Amino acid sequence: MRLVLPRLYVILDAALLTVPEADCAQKLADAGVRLLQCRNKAASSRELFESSRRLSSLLVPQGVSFLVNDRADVASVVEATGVHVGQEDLSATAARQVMGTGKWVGVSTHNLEQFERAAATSADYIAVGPVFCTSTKTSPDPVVGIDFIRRVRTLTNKPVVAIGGITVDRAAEVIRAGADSVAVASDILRAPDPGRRARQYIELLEAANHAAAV
Ligand code: TZP
Ligand code: MG
Repeated sequence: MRLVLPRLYVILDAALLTVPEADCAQKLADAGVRLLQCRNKAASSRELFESSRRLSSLLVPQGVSFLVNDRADVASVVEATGVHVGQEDLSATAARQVMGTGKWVGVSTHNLEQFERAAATSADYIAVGPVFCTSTKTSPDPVVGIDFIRRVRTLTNKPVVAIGGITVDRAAEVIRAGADSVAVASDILRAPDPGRRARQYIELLEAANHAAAV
């Protein structure tokens, strides 16, 4: 069955955090965020396992979907909602084998060929980016731009997640271009009050929804 993703997808990137991750995750959950991914490129396997386990047991019972970046093994063992894999991680098919059918598998894509390949798998959603310039990812792929969202929207019924450089000023435009959801890291985590910024997104994306549905 097709997933319905929340409009806002927050990436809890350990490199951007200034407070303990569980505190930040709880503030975001209190603000109404219903989809969080933990991303930690510097962690050892054990550290990633420990932090993912903590976040999973904090978030999932509150009804917040929790995804682990890169590692299907960790996502599976901590009983996360799912895993998010990139082009250098396990393939969507292999990640599905690890996760089983009841869990979510999301895939990052950066060009048309990757997108079409992901669309033909059992992935539950496809992320596309970077839509704008970002400094969160080291060596990001070339910017795809908003027109790319319009283009890929016509190619699949799977949910499309836009990622990379999204700010509160640009989020509604990205949804109107056809994305189901915006994935945001720095604009929320580096805001003076991340919970407040997350609420801004949630409110404005509800309005963007309505505008698109009219
Ligand atoms: N892939 C492309 S951009 C990005 C990832 C994981 C991070 C998005 O972070 P930001 O800070 O919202 O640009
Ligand atoms: Mg990855």
